[in-house]
Amino acid sequence: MNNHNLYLRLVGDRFENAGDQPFLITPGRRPLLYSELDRITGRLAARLLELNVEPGDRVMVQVAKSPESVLVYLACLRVGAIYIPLNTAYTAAEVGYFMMDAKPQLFICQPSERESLSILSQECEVPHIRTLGSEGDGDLLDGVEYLTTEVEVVVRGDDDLAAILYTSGTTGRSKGAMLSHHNLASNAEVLHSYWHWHDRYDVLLHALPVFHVHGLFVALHCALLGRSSVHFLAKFDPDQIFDCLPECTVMMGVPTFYTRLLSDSRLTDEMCSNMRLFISGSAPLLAETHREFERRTGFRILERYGMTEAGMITSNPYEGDRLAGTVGFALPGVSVRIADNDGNELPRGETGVLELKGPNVFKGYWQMPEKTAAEFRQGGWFISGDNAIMDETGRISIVGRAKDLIISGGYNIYPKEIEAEIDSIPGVAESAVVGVPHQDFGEAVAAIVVTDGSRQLSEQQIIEPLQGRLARFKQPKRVFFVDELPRNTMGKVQKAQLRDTYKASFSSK
Ligand code: MCA
Ligand code: AMP
Repeated sequence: MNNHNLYLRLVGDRFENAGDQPFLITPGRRPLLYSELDRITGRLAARLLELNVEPGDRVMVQVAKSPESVLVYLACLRVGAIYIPLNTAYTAAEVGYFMMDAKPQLFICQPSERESLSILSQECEVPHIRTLGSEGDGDLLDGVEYLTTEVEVVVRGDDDLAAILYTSGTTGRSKGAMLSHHNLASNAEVLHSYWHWHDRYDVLLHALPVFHVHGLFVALHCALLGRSSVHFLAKFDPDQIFDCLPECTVMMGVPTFYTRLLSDSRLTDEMCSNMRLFISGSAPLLAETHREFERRTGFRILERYGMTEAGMITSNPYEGDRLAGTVGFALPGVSVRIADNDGNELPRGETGVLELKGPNVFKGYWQMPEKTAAEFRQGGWFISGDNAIMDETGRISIVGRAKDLIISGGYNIYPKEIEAEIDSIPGVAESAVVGVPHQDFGEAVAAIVVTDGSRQLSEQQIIEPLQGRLARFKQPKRVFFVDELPRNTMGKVQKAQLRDTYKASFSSK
């Protein structure tokens, strides 16, 4: 059987002669070299084996962005383990759910969280917990330099899982999207060629988190396939971005990156003179941002569209028109259609739900066969939940969402999860959570609350109890109190009306 382990495609023996070419360049630290990758992931793989991580076992990771965190991901691929990265903003309560659901063999957390998460991992019967800090500190790496580098790359078939990424669900319960080695490899290959990655020439500016598809797979897989050096920044920090930009050729970001860059006078065409490509995705890029960016820098941002369950789905062309307000064409090998609510394909130009098929589409939700089945049509079409239009040439525009989802600064937030927490606060009768326009984050969370009259509640008394329960980015940035929620004749809360009523809540921010 051929070995389809993604590790072989991304690393394997490809970099034996890479000399001193840097892979990850992190401010204040020695760069991680391409020529070191196979050796160090070998040692880390040996550490995973010591902890009895076997092929198919889950390794759950909630750590700061660092070169070592990327090495752990590659080591997991190498031993055939399933990598599960978690947002560092998640609270212990949220992490507990993921642990119970995925039953990892190993949980890796930040050194500062060890104490609180050890108790949780015992309750969830996780056999091993280790720590990894942002500087490569922590006990995961203790003595790792003495371990063998010669750990074999476990044979994986196309359908074997490489990763599970949790994505919130409309019902409020997060679902683990199962991504196979082939899902990830096929998408990486397509993007590497579609975006004209220049082997050994490109330098990527990487300021995204590495617990989501965008920063972990899209950005890092393209860089590895293209043997590109990467300026690997812990977060979006404008000073660091402008320090690195003159040396870079490609940047990937969420729309907030672009609006923040535009608000900075250091953004000039001269600053971008080495660049060849700016890519945006994860949330809608305003046409106004697209135009303003071109006016300031001469670059037309390339917008693409994707989702956790399928990686990248469409992209504006590299050569040819990159049109503001559109997400371009289905990527090679990916089929996209626009359908009505019953799955009947609609004529070009009509608005419907985007459905897709292809080697990039995931294997289903972890231990949720019914939820998985509900998201697929006969014939294997996956229902994205995004409303879209396709024109005569096949160009797609995302025009809204059929799913009740808020995207804030590129993070997805499902209102149901927040409503459930707010409704459990004493004195609350019911609540509705909506996304309203926000200059920096695109959308921000607003909660509209009806009290039961038993006590007076303030905005702070709604937000305060959510602190330990929900990650900060999910918490409402504004709370409004009303006597009753607007409902239609079926009794359903009119969220569109609420979005309209509160649309100017952040207009001065
Ligand atoms: C931080 N905060 C947020 C967000 N980020 N609130 C709402 N939405 C957010 N995204 C909170 C902080 O907790 C803080 O709260 C306050 O807002 C201000 O934080 P700030 O320092 O300004 O934030 P930041 O650290 O600069 O982060 C903003 C960011 C970051 C750079 C936009 O959120 C980010 O890197 N987003 C990218 C997410 C991403 O990679 N998405 C891809 C998903 P307080 O002050 O009250 O404590 S993959 C995907 O969607 C698909 C597959 C695709 O197509 O790519
Ligand atoms: P997630 O599954 O959390 O990665 O989020 C995927 C969702 O982000 C998609 O279903 C879309 O709603 C949204 N999305 C991603 N890229 C774009 C884009 N370029 N324009 C509009 N929405 C986008």
